[in-house]
Amino acid sequence: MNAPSTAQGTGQDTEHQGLVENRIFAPPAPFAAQAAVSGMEAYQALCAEAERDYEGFWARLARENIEWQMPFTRTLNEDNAPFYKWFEDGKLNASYNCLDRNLKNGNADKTAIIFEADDGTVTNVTYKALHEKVCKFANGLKSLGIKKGDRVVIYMSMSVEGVAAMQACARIGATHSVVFGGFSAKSLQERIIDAGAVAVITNDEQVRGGKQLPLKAIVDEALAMGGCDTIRNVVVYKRTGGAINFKEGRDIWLSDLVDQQSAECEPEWVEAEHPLFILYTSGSTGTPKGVQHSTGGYLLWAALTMKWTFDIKPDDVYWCTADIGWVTGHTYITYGPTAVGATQLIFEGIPTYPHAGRFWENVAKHKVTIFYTAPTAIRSLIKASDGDEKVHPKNFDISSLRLLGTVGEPINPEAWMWYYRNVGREQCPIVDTFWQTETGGHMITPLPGATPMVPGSCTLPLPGIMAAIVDEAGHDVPNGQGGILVVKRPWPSMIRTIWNNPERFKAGYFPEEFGGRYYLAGDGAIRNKDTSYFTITGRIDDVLNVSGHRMGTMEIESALVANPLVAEAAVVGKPDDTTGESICAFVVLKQARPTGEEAKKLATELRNWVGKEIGPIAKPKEIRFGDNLPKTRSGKIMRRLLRVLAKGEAITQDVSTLENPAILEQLKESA
Ligand code: 6R9
Repeated sequence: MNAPSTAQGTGQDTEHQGLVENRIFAPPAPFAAQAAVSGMEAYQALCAEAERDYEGFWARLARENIEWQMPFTRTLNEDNAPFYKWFEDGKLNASYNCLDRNLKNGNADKTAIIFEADDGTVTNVTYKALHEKVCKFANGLKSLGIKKGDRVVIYMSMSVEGVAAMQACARIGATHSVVFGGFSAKSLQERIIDAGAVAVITNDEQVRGGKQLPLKAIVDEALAMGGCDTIRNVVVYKRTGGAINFKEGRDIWLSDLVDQQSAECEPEWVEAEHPLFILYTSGSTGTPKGVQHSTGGYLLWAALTMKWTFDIKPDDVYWCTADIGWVTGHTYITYGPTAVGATQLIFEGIPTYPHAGRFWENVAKHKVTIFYTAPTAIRSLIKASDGDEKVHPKNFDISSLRLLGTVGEPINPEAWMWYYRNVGREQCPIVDTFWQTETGGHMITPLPGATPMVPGSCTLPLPGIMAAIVDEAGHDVPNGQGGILVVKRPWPSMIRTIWNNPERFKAGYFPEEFGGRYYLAGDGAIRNKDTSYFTITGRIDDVLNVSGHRMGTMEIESALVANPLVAEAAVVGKPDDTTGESICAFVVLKQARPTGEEAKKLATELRNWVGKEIGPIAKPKEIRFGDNLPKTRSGKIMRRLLRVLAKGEAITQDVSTLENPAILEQLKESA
């Protein structure tokens, strides 16, 4: 594990972020007055309750927020730490909690989903209609022989059907594994194999930014690569009607599968620890890891944080712009909003089509009250409105907004201020929510009616989250001193294991150096001397964050060296004004080092290759060719030097351990 001093960071100036930033914004009084958690005393009271009786605290919340078919009697089982179990003898069903519960609570005719298609077409789906859709879908999956414990891969676009597919799996106790629609056939194939999935649910095509893009064809390609012998069926949702190949006996249209099914489907009651889903994410090795989540603890978190962090109220129109292919789309689209009976907007398209004011146009059109997006989107829309006045939020009636949020990466104070002023009109609190695929939901975030906000800081842990900053020996560091972010006690929505790889789970997240009991987030952080607020300083492992998407440098390197032309590759992150970080690859070819036009041509070829191997999001922005890479005498690539080169800075570090100092000169230029 690297020391935080070697953190790659995300281009953030931590001095400025954590220590010098002294603007502080109290929650607007009208907001605080009506908030679920109103004022810091209320927040502190919850923290105190958790400190006093940790298990009692979570048991109370689990009883209040979840409907159990069989109540639990044991709250937390730590016997086989770090394989913690929560509410283990309780039984429930996630889809029941998200749908049936709303029908019973008088929300049957309430709009669950407002679907805004890429071309602006709007479809409203009530809770009753969503329930019916999910039940039919679930019965259809059952008719294919899919049952509790089976894994189902979902490779779909943003759609009501995508959410319904996830909920339908949950209803019958099948474990879903959603793969983001931007991943390549190869990535999809790897995930299908690792999960041992029995079926894939997909679209014929997806529509984004006015373009029709293939999905089913990529599934075909993935399955044709071999190794996916566990797959029996491919269910296809017809989105565009574009031409696709159909394999008789394997492929089935969603409509043919569900139309004749009953609109009732008795939920499969599962144990609280039953895996609701697996979601693959990047780590510091070449292969993505299947983060496994529970049903009970996870669902509790989804519901609870909708109330705590988003202060969700019956009349809110909530909009999370994430994709269901990422964890944010799982917790804050599919499960959280429905678990609390909210009305949410689901958007099929992209922020810049047909113009870069689309987000604000959508807010105005649907009277969105709570808006949750990524800093990278905010930064790109700032840029767009600098270049074109017409798409500035001031030209849209976005006065319905009452709360704003960000997720996925640090937000730089300037972007925070722009968001606060121009989108929030200085009347909306901003919740800068720090969390991860592994944490299941928010961990460190302001509570909008309680916590005074500081631009660029995710402020304080949620009640009951024992977050701390430690040094390499696992000792607490004082405020003002950077270190490693850990969570000292288990919490209900934490990762349960890595699918098929409990050893990697244990070693990666609960390292022995910390007694095997602290959860290691993989981020560095620092707490402010006066406020104790947390600021995340960036990953301490070899994980990059590009536009809020997690990417392992090793994954990209493996993809590059898989190309027959490449002898060796090293990938580092480089600070980027819009995407936070960008990918810079240093490549040694088997042939002589290319220059000029040839280098440009080969760089394009390799970029596309990575796009094919992993997906377009993993394409390096820059590729630099060298005869070699800077290495120590023992042959280790000196990545810290590559990071400096990528930034275009002069090397001032000690290079005495470097075997081949002359190489640095060569690697200065991009292809
Ligand atoms: C939800 C999600 C997790 C990594 C995480 C950290 C970064 C997320 C952040 C943030 C600073 C925030 N991250 N939220 N950094 N401030 N508010 O993004 O999950 O894709 O697993 O990424 O993202 O580095 O470790 P995931």
